[in-house]
This record gives sequence, structure tokens and C-alpha cells, in this order.
Amino acid sequence: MLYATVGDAGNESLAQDLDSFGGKILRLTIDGEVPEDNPFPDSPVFSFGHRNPQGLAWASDGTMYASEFGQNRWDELNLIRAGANYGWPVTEGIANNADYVDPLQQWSTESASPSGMSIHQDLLYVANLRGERLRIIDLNSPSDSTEAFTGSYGRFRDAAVTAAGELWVLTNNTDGRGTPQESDDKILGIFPAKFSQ
Ligand SMILES: [Ca+2]
Repeated sequence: MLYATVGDAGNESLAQDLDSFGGKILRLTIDGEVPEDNPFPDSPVFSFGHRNPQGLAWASDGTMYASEFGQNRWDELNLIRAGANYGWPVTEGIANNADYVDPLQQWSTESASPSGMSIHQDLLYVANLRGERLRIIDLNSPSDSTEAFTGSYGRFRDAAVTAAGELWVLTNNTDGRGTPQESDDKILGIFPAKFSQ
């Protein structure tokens, strides 16, 4: 299936409107059709109540995760289930409100802006823009995380694992928001074993 993250485009109320694609994660077949087993009839909407979801990744058991920018308090890591409501704009971060699904983790926006991410051998790697760091989450303990390269390479846009098992991390310093370093932007090659216990 083809999944797409869609922000609320600054119109908060769209995130709770199932007739809008704003503030959603969408799911389509690779031909662009609505899958018969989507949670809402004849709709590409897969989950809702998102503000600005960015990265998507799937664990080996099929569990789906998404990173999300909050507005000005809490960025999120969410475990995505079909048809679930992730709270925006009523909630931002962990709210303990039974009407909405709380994130697995929340991070202050200045330490995060979590963007692209990738999973390799139960470790989730999250690239952070404003937070200028790589965050690593052991999916066996998904409410904890460790951090690497904080401030060393500037903003990180994406993380991907190659077929050979090497982690590639993309910097994002030349888009007018960052402070370019020599030879930016870069793709850093890292062996994930470096982060294993
Ligand atoms: Ca949320």
C-alpha cells in the first residue's frame, strides 16, 4: 500500500474533519485506489487528528509508526492504527484523554521537529530538524530514547537503512533555515551497530 502524510495546512479544524485530507495519514493502493479494508468507507483516510505528520516506518512485525510536528509545545512519536484519532487540535502531546490516542513519546519542539525515520533490527532512527540530532528508540522499550550527533551536523531531514544494513542520515542546512557547514548538504553513512547495546 501507498501511505501519505498530510499536514493541516494551518487550518487546525481539518484534522478532525473526516471529509478533508488535511491532518491525516492516507492509505491507497499503488494504483491510487481506495483499499477495500480502509477504516472509513470509500475514503483514503487511514488515521486522523494529526497536525503535521512527517516520517513513516514499519517494524518487521508490521507495526506502523509516524513522527509528527506539534505546534509549539510537543512533537510526537505515534504508533499508528487504522481509524484512530491522534487528537490534534484538541490535544498536543500526551494528554491522558480517553477520546484520543496518546503518542508513545513526546519531545519539546526545540529539541525535535522529527522528520524522516527508518527501522532496522528493532531500532527506530528519527532525523530531527530543529533539534539537530538523531534520536534512537529501541522498539522493545518504545517510551525511551537516546540521542546522537546533537548539534554536530546541523539539521537532519531523513534517515534510511541500505540493503547492506548501513544507516544513511541526510542533513538539511541549505534550505534557508539552517546554518550551512562546509560541503553541505551531506549524507552521513553510519553503521547502526554503533548504537546497539
Ligand atoms: Ca497527537
